Amino acid sequence: MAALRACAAAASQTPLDHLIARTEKLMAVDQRAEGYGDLLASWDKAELAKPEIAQHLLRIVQSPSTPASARTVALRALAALPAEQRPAGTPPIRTLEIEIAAVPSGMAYDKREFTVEAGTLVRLTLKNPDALEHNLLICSPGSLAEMGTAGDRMGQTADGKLKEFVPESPKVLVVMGLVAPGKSKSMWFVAPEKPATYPYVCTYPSHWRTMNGKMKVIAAASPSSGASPTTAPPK
Ligand SMILES: [Cu+2]
Repeated sequence: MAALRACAAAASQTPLDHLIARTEKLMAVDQRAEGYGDLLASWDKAELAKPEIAQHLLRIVQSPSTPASARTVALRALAALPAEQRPAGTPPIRTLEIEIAAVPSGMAYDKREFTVEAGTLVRLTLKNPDALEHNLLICSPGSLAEMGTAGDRMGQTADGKLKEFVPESPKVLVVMGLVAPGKSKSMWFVAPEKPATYPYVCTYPSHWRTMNGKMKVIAAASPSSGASPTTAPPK
């Protein structure tokens, strides 16, 4: 009977409901989230703004049990709505676009650090004008060397390249896989709530010692202080 009800519920789901349900099942670090995020953020705005849909997105964003990728996808969808169409109780959505490039023949990122307020929706682009492949992982505070050496070890394994030298560790918080020479990639993530310095690093074997930087997360200014919430939908 429960299965029948589940079937009926599934049958009545719209493609948008289905997509939103999928976002809730994403793993904490999941390369597919970017594709879901693009789909959801570009969805018909009138449909996204329906009270039940917008409320559901807000619940995903605010639930402590939501995986990071699903939170990012749902927050992107809310941010794509004009502020007046967001559900009551939606906190100000801050956004930041940041671009980092590999230094040609330099084994380094051109940005050695950037600062972001906790909870900001970030779009990060990695440009690679270098002749080598590079990735970019954002990791737990203090884990730079641990993640870097884990990447080095993956260079000795048959499937390290297949895994884009991304260590399987809960200390890996945000993943941009390998970017080929001459290419660039973008990704979205929500900055951690806990103020601290989070290292970002290329874990392609032997790159990490010089190819790293710091993401400084600072406490979000209180919305009541009049500090500048971003209300414009991101591009
Ligand atoms: Cu690299």
